[in-house]
Amino acid sequence: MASTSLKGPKPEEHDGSALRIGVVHARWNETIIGPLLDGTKAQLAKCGVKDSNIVVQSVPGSWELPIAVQRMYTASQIQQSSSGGASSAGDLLGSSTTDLASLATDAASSRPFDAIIAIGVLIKGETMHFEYISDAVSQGLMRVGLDLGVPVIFGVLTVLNDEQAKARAGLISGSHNHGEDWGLAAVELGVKRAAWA
Ligand code: DLZ
Repeated sequence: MASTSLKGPKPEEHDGSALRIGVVHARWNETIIGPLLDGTKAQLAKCGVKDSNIVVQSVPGSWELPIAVQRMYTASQIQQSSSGGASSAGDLLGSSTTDLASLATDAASSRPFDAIIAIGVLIKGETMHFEYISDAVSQGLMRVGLDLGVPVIFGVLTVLNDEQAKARAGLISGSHNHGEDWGLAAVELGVKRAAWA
């Protein structure tokens, strides 16, 4: 179970063993991204999500997260309708991080994603990049989730400096890894979305 804090939601326990979860992360600020991704995957595993049902992709920066989420979800729908064919998000995005063999062999893996987690770290610099990217990515991820009807978990840190980023990735003594919260949120939304259908 993820640790609680004054700010976070009261955690709910859900069984993620039947879920298929997509994760896409930016590669900018990789020393922060790595621990966040680890925290996310650890929490998914704690909730029972099978390793073969977790598909991880990467993109260069946070700006690319919305299109990646959109293509990953659409590809997972195509994959289902072609009943386990070779088409996959990995093919579309050209990443080597997807385990294509497990996608083809695990029956549960031929379903569209139940939730997708988008992970990025935006650190304010001297120019206006931070403001433009933060705003566009937030709006883009919300839009893609609503347009496709799939829960998109907002795993994007928008911080003012490196210390703030480290403190949210569990890299400072006593700090909390927000990736754990994102894993938990994906499982809760994946389960509830099925109930809302
Ligand atoms: C260009 C840029 C800058 C300045 N800062 C960040 C950042 O802090 N975090 C991040 O994820 N990406 C950054 N990028 C890269 C953009 O998101 C994007 O990848 C490029 O502009 C190419 O479209």
